[in-house]
Amino acid sequence: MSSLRAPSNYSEEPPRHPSLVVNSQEPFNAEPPRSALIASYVTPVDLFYKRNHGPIPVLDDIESYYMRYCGLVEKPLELSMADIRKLSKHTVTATLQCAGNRRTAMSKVKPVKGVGCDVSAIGSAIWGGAKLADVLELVGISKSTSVSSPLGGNHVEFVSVDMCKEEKGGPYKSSIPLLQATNLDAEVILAYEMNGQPLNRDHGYPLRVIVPGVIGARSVKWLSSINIIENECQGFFTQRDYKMFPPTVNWENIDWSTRRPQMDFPVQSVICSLEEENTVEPGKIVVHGYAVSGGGRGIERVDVSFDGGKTWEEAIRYQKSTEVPYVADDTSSGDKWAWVLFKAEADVSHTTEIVTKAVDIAGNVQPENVGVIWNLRGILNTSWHRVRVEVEDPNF
Ligand SMILES: Nc1nc2c(c(=O)[nH]1)N[C@H]1C(S)=C(S)[C@@H](COP(=O)(O)O)O[C@H]1N2
Ligand SMILES: [Mo]
Repeated sequence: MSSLRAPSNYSEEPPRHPSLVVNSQEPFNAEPPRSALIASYVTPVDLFYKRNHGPIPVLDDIESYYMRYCGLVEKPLELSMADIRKLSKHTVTATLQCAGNRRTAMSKVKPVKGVGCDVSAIGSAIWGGAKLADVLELVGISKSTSVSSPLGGNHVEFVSVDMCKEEKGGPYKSSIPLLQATNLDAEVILAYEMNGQPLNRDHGYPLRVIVPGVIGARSVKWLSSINIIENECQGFFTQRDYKMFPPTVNWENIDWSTRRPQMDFPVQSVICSLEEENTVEPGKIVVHGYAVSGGGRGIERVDVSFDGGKTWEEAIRYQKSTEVPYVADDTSSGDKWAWVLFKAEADVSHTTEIVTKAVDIAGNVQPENVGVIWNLRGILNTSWHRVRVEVEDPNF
């Protein structure tokens, strides 16, 4: 038996940073304050959002950990961490975003089901690990696979060990199409490092999958097995959650089978230097935030309005430093999988609303209002982000 084990209660949770905003204690769901997201391009591990559906698994002995490859493969395989580390190491800077990011704002239109969260269920990290495509080659699935695997596999299922009540106490699992897994350009990795350090327990120690450009739910943590399967994963989190429904669907008329599991996330932008309600003195105001799109689509432009959306100006995009504006070019992977940060400034003399919206390289835009994308699970709130700024009269 692999020594990765799932506690049945919350008595073995890891220590956590005190400035995280806790949205649910058991299971532990938390996000950093907005300001932490723009303090650095790469989000520090301890401030990175945590999204869990059960107690955090424990690995007492890394020597006895292994991961199993099974399902539609000619010979099932067991790989230790040492075996995985022997494969060439790949790093990818990728933004992970929970589909439920900005859910609290959506629930103000009409209540939704799901853990509330502000705008910080998102972060960017440098993930290091083995390419999933290299690992699949060890079980006879080549990178040039163009249809299904030799034994008829079309999906790759990732299975964890954590105990989730949605799975009736079973482990979290999900799948991605096999062709995405074998495509080197998709950069799907089995990560054992986050920002140059071994993954910590909250983020999937010892091994997790990272599927860049796709909602966080597919990046399964604490891997125990990878199955090659014919059809997509039948688990709760693939079939009965993380699907986008139209506003007319409610808990009485929902038919889960009518919708595909959400994969890519849509274009998003958020102001992080201000809260929802702010009071400032008249004068220059500088706003900073993040913008990101899914599916490897970089950000083409970020627009900011200082008058509630009547007029707009283009923000300066940057990565490492505000002093070096970001210029996209064909040769760098730049913002392919990761966010850009942005900055815009203006003089404000009276109470107003500051608004942001981004455009990705496919020309996709964010919807103006959250009402038109309201859905009962409260996912994918990518509406224009608005913050209110009350300007104080300095003579009072
Ligand atoms: N095993 C397991 N993997 C999981 C989850 C989980 O609860 N269990 N949550 C998923 C969801 S919904 C998200 S958004 C990301 C969050 O990753 P993080 O906690 O490292 O930020 O992990 C995904 N992988
Ligand atoms: Mo998520």
